[in-house]
Amino acid sequence: MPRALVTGITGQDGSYLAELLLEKGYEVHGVIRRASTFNTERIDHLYQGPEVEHRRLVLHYGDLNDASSLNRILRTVDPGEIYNLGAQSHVKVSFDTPEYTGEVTGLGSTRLLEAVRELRIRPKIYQASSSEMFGKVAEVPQCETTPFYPRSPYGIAKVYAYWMTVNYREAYGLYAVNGILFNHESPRRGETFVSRKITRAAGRIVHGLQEKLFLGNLDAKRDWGYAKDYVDAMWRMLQQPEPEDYVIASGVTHTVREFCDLAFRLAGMPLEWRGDGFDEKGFDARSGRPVIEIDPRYLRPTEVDLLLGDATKAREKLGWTPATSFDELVRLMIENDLRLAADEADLKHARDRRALNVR
Ligand code: NDP
Ligand code: GDR
Repeated sequence: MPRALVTGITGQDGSYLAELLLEKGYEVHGVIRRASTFNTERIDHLYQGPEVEHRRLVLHYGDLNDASSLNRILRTVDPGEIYNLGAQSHVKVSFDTPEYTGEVTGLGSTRLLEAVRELRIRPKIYQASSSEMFGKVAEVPQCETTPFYPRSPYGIAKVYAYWMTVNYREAYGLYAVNGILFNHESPRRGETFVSRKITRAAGRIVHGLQEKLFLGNLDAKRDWGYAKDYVDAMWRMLQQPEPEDYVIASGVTHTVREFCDLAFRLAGMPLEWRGDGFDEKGFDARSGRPVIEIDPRYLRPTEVDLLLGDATKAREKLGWTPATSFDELVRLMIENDLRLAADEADLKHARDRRALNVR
């Protein structure tokens, strides 16, 4: 039975990848961090307790900042494939925690590569590289040969990890690849990334649970795809005869403002935009009420203005194309968040009614 180790298994991509690998008959091992609250919500539906015979999902406590834990896990699991998805992955937060982000997102991958080398095991290794490495883009669209110009501590940490992966491939002959993935989202996306922040707020505003949504740069353009499609590309990269790096993208770009337009329209609240600069606002076109405003606190010291990927190599060599369009992605996310908001509203009304009865 093929055996894979996934760091970052509790994250958005880790959860979809674990599902995919289990479907393909793998035994999946995941690295999880100890936290004071439960952090396994995204994989709870896959969990199998230690009492389950022949279980195919096994979780290990460890941390990318703790080389000894990585060594121990690698020695006991001896995986055929490693997917290094663990990271401090929030670009804005990386400006507040640049050193920590460098430790986890950059050096974390070195700790993993070095553990593999020291243990003399030969797994295939996937490194979760990012379109943020292109930063202030040298060309449009961006492909595997586009030079890097990162614009955040996160992007810089990812460039370091990218080159360490290339170096271990060239220096020690490891099968190690970089998937340079453009933004990919889903109903499981963390709530502080802009896509989910928008769909979650749209649901809550429509259900009267929230007044307004505050955002930063509405003009930023991103190439957004669906996470479930993108984890399939990760797996394909490790099934090739030769280790190579690939760009994975949808090939379509939209502004944050356009994302808002579509999300709110699908939620039944079409928007109208008025005003300029920091005074620009998104209004509920029917009631005339402002529902989106700019808060400069969400701006970044240096921004990545435009990302648009060219995934021709992945199409030709991996046979990979994105199955889900931008419109379908936003619809999936908004349907999920409308459902969550409706449940939250029901709960709130029930609580309010109980409170009235008590009085
Ligand atoms: P998430 O932020 O959803 O998940 C990050 C994962 O990393 C979580 O499981 C988190 O654990 C784990 N993690 C954080 N710090 C550590 C640590 N010190 N040791 C071990 N694990 C840690 O990210 P995504 O799923 O969206 O992304 C997966 C990877 O792909 C990341 O490396 C990201 O940088 C990269 N990437 C993502 C893109 C995207 O658009 N989603 C695009 C390109 C690259 P916990 O749950 O405990 O916090
Ligand atoms: P990004 O994703 O930085 O591209 O990194 P994010 O969703 O955080 O931002 C996308 C764009 O939206 C603008 N923006 C806002 N962003 C957030 N988070 N919150 C806001 O209120 C807001 N308003 C506007 C941002 O300025 C930016 O231009 C993601 C992460 O998953 C990385 O780990 C990954 O490597 C890259 O995608 C590819």
